[in-house]
Amino acid sequence: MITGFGRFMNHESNPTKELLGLLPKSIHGHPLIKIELPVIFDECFDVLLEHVNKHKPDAILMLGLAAGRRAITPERVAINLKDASAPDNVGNQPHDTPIIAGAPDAYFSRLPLRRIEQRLQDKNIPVAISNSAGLYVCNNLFYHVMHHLDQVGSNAVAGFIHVPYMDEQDKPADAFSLPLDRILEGIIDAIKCVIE
Ligand code: PCA
Repeated sequence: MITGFGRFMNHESNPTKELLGLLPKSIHGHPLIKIELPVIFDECFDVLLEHVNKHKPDAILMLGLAAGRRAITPERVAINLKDASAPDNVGNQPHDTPIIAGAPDAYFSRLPLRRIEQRLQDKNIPVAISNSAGLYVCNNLFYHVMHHLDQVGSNAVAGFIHVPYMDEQDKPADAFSLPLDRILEGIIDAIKCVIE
């Protein structure tokens, strides 16, 4: 199962929504279920959970835009905190608030981070493991998913990858970006690493 987001803040488009449309129906015989989630703190996980309960995926790869990043960045850790620098798509702007009160401080990604890093490096696709998924909707989704899998005792593979701006979108003149087809190639490689 692959998730992406649409527009948010001042970003008129989001490469992760485009990726959902471009990814194939299956990779190495494994069907991909692609889901666009709302950029809303209190809704993104509920929407995803319905699909997870219905399809019981072996792996969940969540994608989001990290404006200004200079590489495809698999995230190492989801933390139990939300602190938004701008409102989400329905105007919520939580500050210094746990995502789930009383739940663990953090969960580590279950993605094969080093394998993904190596695979992308081999193809000269900019890649770097990130130690923070931020404190906005992406980290919020990532945390909810990891906590859910932990609570239900699921051993599904799951994790989050942030991608940079795509060349094909409006962005600050000096901002780093990659061609969308290059980001797509990197994400397909990451999916292959998960399957392997
Ligand atoms: N990136 C934002 C939310 C949606 C997206 O694509 C984030 O990093 O939290």
